[in-house]
Amino acid sequence: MRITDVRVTPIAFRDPPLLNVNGVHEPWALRSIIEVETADGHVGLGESYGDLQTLANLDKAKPGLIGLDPFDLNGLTRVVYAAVGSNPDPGQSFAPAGDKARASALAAFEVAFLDLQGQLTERPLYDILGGKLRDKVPYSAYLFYKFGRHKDDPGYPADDWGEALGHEQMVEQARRMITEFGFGSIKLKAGVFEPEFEIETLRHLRKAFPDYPLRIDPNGGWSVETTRRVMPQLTGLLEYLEDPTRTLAEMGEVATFAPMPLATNMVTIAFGHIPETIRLNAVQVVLSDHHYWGGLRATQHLAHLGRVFGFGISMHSNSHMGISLAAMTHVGATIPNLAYACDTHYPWQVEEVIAGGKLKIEDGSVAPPEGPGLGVQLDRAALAQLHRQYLDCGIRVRDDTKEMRKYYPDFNPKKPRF
Ligand code: GKR
Ligand code: MG
Repeated sequence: MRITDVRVTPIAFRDPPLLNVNGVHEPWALRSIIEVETADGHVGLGESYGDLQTLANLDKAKPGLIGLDPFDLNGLTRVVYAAVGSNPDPGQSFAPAGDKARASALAAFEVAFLDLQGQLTERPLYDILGGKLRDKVPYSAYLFYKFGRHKDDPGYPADDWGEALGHEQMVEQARRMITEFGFGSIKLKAGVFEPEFEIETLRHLRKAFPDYPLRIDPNGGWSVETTRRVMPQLTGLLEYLEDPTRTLAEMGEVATFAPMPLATNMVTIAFGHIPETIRLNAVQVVLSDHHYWGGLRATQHLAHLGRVFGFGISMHSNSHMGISLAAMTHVGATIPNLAYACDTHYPWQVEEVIAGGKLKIEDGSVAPPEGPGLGVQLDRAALAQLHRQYLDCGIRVRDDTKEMRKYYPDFNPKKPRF
C-alpha cells in the first residue's frame, strides 16, 4: 500500500485571552492539519503547529512522501531529514532550528503514518505502539489568568469563562474546570504577576481544594534569586514546580535548593539536552510533547530514558484540536512511567475539526478513541471553515507580546521581570 497524496491545511480557531509570561493569547490560534492518503483511499491524520516556518518545513517534506509505504517510518525519517536538515544537534539550537524543526516535521507525519498503520491493520493506535497499559489518560485543570474579552473585536462573542485576574476568580475557574471535566489536579500558568501574588492565588486554590495536587508554571519568568526567595512559601504546596527559570543551568541551580521536583517543557526539549539535564540533575519531570520531540515513538523513547535515568514523564500542551488530543492519549496509554496528569488546553477550545465534535474529558481523563488508528476522522465542513478563518484572520505566527502591547504599550517580556 503506497502513499499517493499528502495535504497540509493551516487552520485558525477561536482562542480566549489567556495570559502568560510573553503576553496574552491572540483571538485566533493556529494549527496545521495533516492528511496522508493511500492509493485505496485511507487517510491518516496528524496535527501540528500552524506558523509559517512549520508550514514551510512540512511543505518541503511532502513530495518525498509520495510512493512511501505507511509502515516505512525509517523512510519517512530519511525524507524529513533530507528536506528539513539532518545535522546532528547536540542540543544547542532551539526552535525553529535544529532538532525542533526536523523533529516537529517528523512528528506531524509520523502520527499520520501510524494512524494509517492502525487503519490498515484494523487496530487502535495504542496497539501499534505496543499495547495500552491503562484505559484512560489523566489530564490536569490548566488555569490561566485571563482578560474577560479580547482587546479588538474578533467578530465572535466573548468566551463564557469571564475575567480571571484575582484569587477568587481563579478559584471559580478551577471549580468550573473540576465540575465540568472532573480534573483531579491543578496547574496554574504563572509568570504574569509578582510571584507573591501568584503564590497567594495558589493558597486560595489550596484552601478551596485541599486534596488536589497543585503545580505552578511561570514559564521561565523568575530569576534564580527570586525562586530562592519564594521557595519557603512554595514548600509543601506543590507536587512539582515547572520552569521557574529560563535556562538549563539556572534550573540546575534551583534544583540545589528546591525540595520539590522540577518539571520542564522549556529547557529539556530535545534528546541532545538529556546529558546536561542529567549531569546537573536539573529536572525531575520532563513534560514531553510529541509535536516537537519527534512523534509518538520518540515520546516512548524519552519515557524509556526517564526509566533509565530516573526522571518522571508527563505531557506539555499548546492550544490544540482533537487530533492532537487523540494522539497524546494513545501514546499516554502506552507509557509505563507516566508519572503525573498531563497538560491540555483542550477545555479552552470551543471549535473542533474532528467529526462528532470534541472528545470527552470525564473524571479528568480521556479514553483513547476506539476504532482503527487514532479513532478520529475529519469533519470536512469544519476543516473548510477553520481554514477560511485562517485565511481571514491575518495571523501567520503566534505573537502574544504584540497582542499584550494593545493593552500595555510598554509591555516587555524580556526582562527577567521578577
Ligand atoms: O498557551 O500560554 C500558553 C502556554 O504558556 C504555552 O504557550 C506553554 O507552551 O502551556 C505551555 C507551558 O506549559 O509552558
Ligand atoms: Mg510549561
